[in-house]
Amino acid sequence: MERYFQPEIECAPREKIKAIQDERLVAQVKHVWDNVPYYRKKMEEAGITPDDIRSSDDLHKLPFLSKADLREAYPYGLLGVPLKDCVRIQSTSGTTGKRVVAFYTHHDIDLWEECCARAITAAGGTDEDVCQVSYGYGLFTGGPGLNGGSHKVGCLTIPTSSGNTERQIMFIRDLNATILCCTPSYAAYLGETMKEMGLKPEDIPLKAGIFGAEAWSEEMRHDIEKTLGIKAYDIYGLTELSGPGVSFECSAQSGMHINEDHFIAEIIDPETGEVLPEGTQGELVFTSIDKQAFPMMRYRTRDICTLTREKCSCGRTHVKMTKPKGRTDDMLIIRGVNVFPSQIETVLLNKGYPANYQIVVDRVNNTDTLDVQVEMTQEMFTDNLGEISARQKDIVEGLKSMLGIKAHVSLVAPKSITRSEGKAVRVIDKRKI
Ligand code: DLL
Repeated sequence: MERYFQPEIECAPREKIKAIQDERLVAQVKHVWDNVPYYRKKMEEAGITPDDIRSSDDLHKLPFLSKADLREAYPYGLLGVPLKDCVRIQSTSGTTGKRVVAFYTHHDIDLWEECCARAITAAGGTDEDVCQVSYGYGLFTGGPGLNGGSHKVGCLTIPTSSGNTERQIMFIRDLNATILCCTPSYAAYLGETMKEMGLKPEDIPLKAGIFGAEAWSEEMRHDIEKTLGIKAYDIYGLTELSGPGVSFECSAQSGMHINEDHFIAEIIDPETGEVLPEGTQGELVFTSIDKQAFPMMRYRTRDICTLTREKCSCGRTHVKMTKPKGRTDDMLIIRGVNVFPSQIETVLLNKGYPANYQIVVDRVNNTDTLDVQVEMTQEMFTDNLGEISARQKDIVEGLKSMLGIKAHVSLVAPKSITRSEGKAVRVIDKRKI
């Protein structure tokens, strides 16, 4: 029984982890100074050189990188190696503006897949398991990341990608899938479909699920565990750093261990940028310490959580992060898909509607719902129901092609949406997460 557990690293004493981080950070800083002019300039502006970074204790001296930097440097501005040494790109799922495009060398892919292999192992996976990967494959990192991790562990991998729910259930049953990887909302949907098909948890061979890419509550975890008859483990990550597997849950199911031999985590005050002490909630910031193609120095994730070094019952010593509470920005994750309010605005304005709209997001039966209320102009205003329903259908189609997901659209009377004197509040997120 092959396992991908690396106790010499994952359970190393704190001093050993720090020694690894110190050495790798110094090398990574030199790497970006020599190879990433964009970041070198930032360092120069901050008045520091690689000589100022002698260990991870000096990390706070480095300037932050933000999503805005990534947009500005798009597409090649943050590359740390010649393009010909890159073998892959992945990208975030935003469909307008500048997406984040992350680059990988062979080494970077290996590192990423190793992180995912650790996550699968922590969820009890071995080479005896059959792992169904129902995250999307393609530019999104979910499918490719867990697929690679599953191979490393030696699981029989079923790359179903997402969608075609009844077929997913058929494969789980026919091919004896024991581990399911997908977004928590999709896991809930699979559970719901299973019920509709008259199947009980004992009718399927699954024993564990590795669910992430979006925020999900403990209540949702319990529901999924009950409906599918499994243990549900959280997994976190982001494209900028590699993808899934930056951190993952172990048998304790109480926070996610961050792979500290590859990433250094900090929590900062999102307003001031000040580094906060352990146990304080704030914005999560990551520094990659052994990436080649797309090194990230003090990257501001905008995810809000806390870190803890309390002893974990699983024996791993890597720092744990709590489930991210939400993001500091306005991006919504709906049914596993990233949605920016500006994308919705683009569709509406292109169709001649005014910028008076409201987005209501909720979670009904563990599935996200997206309700877009659109104000008609006086000229459009009518009580002809046929005309209204044709207009609504037209917007639904426009949103579907922009976002890739279905929204519910209601047309409301002119002037019925509250005007704002400051920043407009476009989004009402009713999900209790
Ligand atoms: O969502 C990578 C991933 C794929 C993680 C599959 C886990 C499983 P992005 O599309 O770049 O990458 O989105 C990253 O998603 O900054 C968080 O806001 C959110 N996120 C990811 N995992 C979790 C989680 C992938 N477990 C952004 N809980 C991150 C809450 C999560 N939010």
